[in-house]
Amino acid sequence: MKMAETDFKMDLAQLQSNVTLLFSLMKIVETDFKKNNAQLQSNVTGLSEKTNRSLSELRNHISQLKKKLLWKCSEHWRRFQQKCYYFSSDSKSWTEAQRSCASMDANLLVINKPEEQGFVKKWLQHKDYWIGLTDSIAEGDWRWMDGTDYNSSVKFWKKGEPNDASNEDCAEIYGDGGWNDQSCDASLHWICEKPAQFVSP
Ligand code: MMA
Ligand code: CA
Repeated sequence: MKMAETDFKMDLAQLQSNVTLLFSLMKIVETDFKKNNAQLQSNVTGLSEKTNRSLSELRNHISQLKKKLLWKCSEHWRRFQQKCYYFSSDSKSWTEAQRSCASMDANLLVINKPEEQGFVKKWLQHKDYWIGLTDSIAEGDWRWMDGTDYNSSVKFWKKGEPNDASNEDCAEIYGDGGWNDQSCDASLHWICEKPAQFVSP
């Protein structure tokens, strides 16, 4: 064998053994990485479960504390739980009524639960009031003023309503508590709603 050829063969053998070594090192690193990754993943899952638990405990705690606070409303407003309600004595169109509520940092009434409907009903005194519910964007697509989902929330329409009798895109609550769709231009009383203020006990 010539000298150059011998050298070449030795270099090749060296190279092959280095490549083999490199591959086994890569295998070790890969295995290690996979193991660490799995561990990390399970740590993250554990942590997020813990965080969710503490969050829900915290929310509970806050709602308990909130109940202990004293809630109050301005003069001429009535309080129910943590909200204040204004029953107007004059009458306006739906849009003017909403404007009037806005000028008092409030919105037209949004009814979220049966207890709230019950509270409101007690104070109607046989008058009809606008509430914050309209389908003026698209006929039949009722929307609450504050974005509350209409389809999944309670409804108290009077039997046969809403009937869009003559282009009726705004909702009123009758003196007996039943709801009716009415022409937005009609002149009615209205009910505004806003959060109550708290005073620490
Ligand atoms: C009727 C009835 C309602 C309609 C009003 C309009 C008194 O009730 O048809 O659906 O909205 O009239 O004033
Ligand atoms: Ca109607």
